[in-house]
Amino acid sequence: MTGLATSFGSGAMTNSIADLEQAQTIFVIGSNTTEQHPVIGTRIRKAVRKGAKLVVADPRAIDLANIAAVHMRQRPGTDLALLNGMAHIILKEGLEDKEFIANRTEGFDEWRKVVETYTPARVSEITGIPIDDLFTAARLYAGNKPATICYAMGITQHTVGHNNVLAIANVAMLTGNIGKPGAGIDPLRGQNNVQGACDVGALPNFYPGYQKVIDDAAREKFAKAWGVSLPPKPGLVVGEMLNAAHEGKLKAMWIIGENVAMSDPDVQHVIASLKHLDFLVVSELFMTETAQLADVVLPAASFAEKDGTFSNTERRVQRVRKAVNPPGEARADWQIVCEVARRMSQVSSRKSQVADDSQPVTGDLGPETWNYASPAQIMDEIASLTPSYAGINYERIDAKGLQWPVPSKDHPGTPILHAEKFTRGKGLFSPVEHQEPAETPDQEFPFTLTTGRILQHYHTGSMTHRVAGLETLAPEERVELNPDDAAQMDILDGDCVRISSRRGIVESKAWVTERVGRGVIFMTFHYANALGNVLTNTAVDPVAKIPELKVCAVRVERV
Ligand SMILES: Nc1nc2c(c(=O)[nH]1)N[C@H]1C(S)=C(S)[C@@H](COP(=O)(O)OP(=O)(O)OC[C@H]3O[C@@H](n4cnc5c(=O)[nH]c(N)nc54)[C@H](O)[C@@H]3O)O[C@H]1N2
Ligand SMILES: Nc1nc2c(c(=O)[nH]1)N[C@H]1C(S)=C(S)[C@@H](COP(=O)(O)OP(=O)(O)OC[C@H]3O[C@@H](n4cnc5c(=O)[nH]c(N)nc54)[C@H](O)[C@@H]3O)O[C@H]1N2
Ligand SMILES: [Mo]
Repeated sequence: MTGLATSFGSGAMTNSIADLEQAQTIFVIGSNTTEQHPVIGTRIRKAVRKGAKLVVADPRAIDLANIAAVHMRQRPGTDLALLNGMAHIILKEGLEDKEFIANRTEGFDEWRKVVETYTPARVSEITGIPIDDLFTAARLYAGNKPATICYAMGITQHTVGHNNVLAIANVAMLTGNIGKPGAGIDPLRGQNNVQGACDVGALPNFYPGYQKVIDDAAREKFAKAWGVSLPPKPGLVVGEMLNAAHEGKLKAMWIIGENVAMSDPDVQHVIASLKHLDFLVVSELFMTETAQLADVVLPAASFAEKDGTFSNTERRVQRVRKAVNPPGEARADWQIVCEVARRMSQVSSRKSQVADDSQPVTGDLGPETWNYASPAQIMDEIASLTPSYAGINYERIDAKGLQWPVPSKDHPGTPILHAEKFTRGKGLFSPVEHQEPAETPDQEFPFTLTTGRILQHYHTGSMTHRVAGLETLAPEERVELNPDDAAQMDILDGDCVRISSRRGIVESKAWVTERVGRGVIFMTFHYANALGNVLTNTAVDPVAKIPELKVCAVRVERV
């Protein structure tokens, strides 16, 4: 999920949350903001109350669609055509920002040739969106400026997710809606600290600060700092690890705070893969579906039971403070990692006296290396090796967080990215073409399943199913099904339906609702007994390697 990796450096909001209120137009595409990012959703509502125009593109009539100037209900997986089509109209109407294109970008002419083929008629045919709505959206985004784009998983969880993100960058550059207050591209990050985890290199292809594993200079810098030799090739992503486990090529796995036995696509394959491992360790707060498959479970402390930092979706690195003691033997994750590493380095230094094992990571990482006194000391190490975090320490972020890049100890932080130039210098227009999802409806599986979340639950529910109030509000799965489709199959609201895909079968209650269009159904992955991920497809985007969780083909039957 490296988002805007190509032109813009890394996947992060270019602007700040509060900045949304300065936008004249807000374009929300593939984000159910009021349910999944309620704080930002509230900002959007406030901006609209103050007169901003809202454009929503979502296959479902999400809450924000009710206050939108236009809601485009596209067929799932057709965002690229939609965005190219908007660009086409913007050019036809002369609404592009010629000065920005000339001074700040390159590759415009070649790209233009591609979008010229995305006529309103063709785009309407591909997406199912009425031509008039395409015009309204394009005119607002390009004409009523500054305009911001917010996007989330509706854009990225596709086999064309990476190209979708490029298409967003293209329309932002075309209209000069970048690098200024109230403009920008805002990928709304998901988990609490997913931004921070990516920033510090919890990705197989990056060291901290998006320094590339394949870059010799970066690798040598870290090798020197840590006193080890480091592998020159990127590691595997989750899906690749699970496949390797299934094939017996990966023998052991340590999962820290993920419940993949429910959250990954085609979970029956996931569970089979985990069972193939010789050894599985899980660090968890609770005995999740994944932890139950583990040989060893290491009890971890939750956010309220430890000190540290979270980097939020607007790149703000902020402190979190221990409020209560962890229960029992639970410890902070950094302590667990250091304890295990200390023991592993004792074993491997003893081993290296006996035989010369060519391990992927070798060196004198002795037990003393893992003796951090506190998370503050770890942050100092991060700052010493990560240019965008160089100016951050616990003292500076004590009262209020700082937004990276913070290149030096006297730098105030960076609320808006790309104000003068892009990470790569000039912004590059990338020609990208519509491509159908990996699996499209056919006679056997005539519906499109798209998946996501609801307000009341968090992912696999290992935390939220423990909250009685939330369970009262949202006790069970309810598959969203269009009234016309329901009528055709004699399905009434609340009936039990059977949904099958090429991967598996689940049964669930139906919610007959206009929220979804004809031929589309929506499920979550919050409930173990009616789990969307039994059905989902493992096909991935070739660049970002994110699975196509937003589109697969299914059959729906009354039980
Ligand atoms: N309450 C709650 N909040 C959460 C989470 C949670 O589990 N519960 N999870 C957090 C995490 S980790 C994340 S990543 C975010 C996710 O936040 P979002 O991405 O906003 O949530 P989703 O429900 O996955 O999907 C968003 C929207 O994409 C739409 N969509 C489906 N298919 C398509 C398509 O082809 N194109 C477009 N444009 N849209 C499509 C869906 O209809 C849905 O409204 O939420 C975070 N916040
Ligand atoms: N069908 C479908 N599947 C999806 C998605 C979708 O839209 N559709 N979205 C995908 C996305 S964007 C995401 S982010 C994933 C989420 O997938 P997961 O991350 O696997 O889901 P969670 O239920 O959030 O699991 C996190 C676990 O971490 C534990 N935990 C919480 N805090 C801590 C801590 O401090 N330390 C440790 N060690 N553990 C902790 C919790 O108890 C919980 O069990 O799901 C993905 N799967
Ligand atoms: Mo996420």
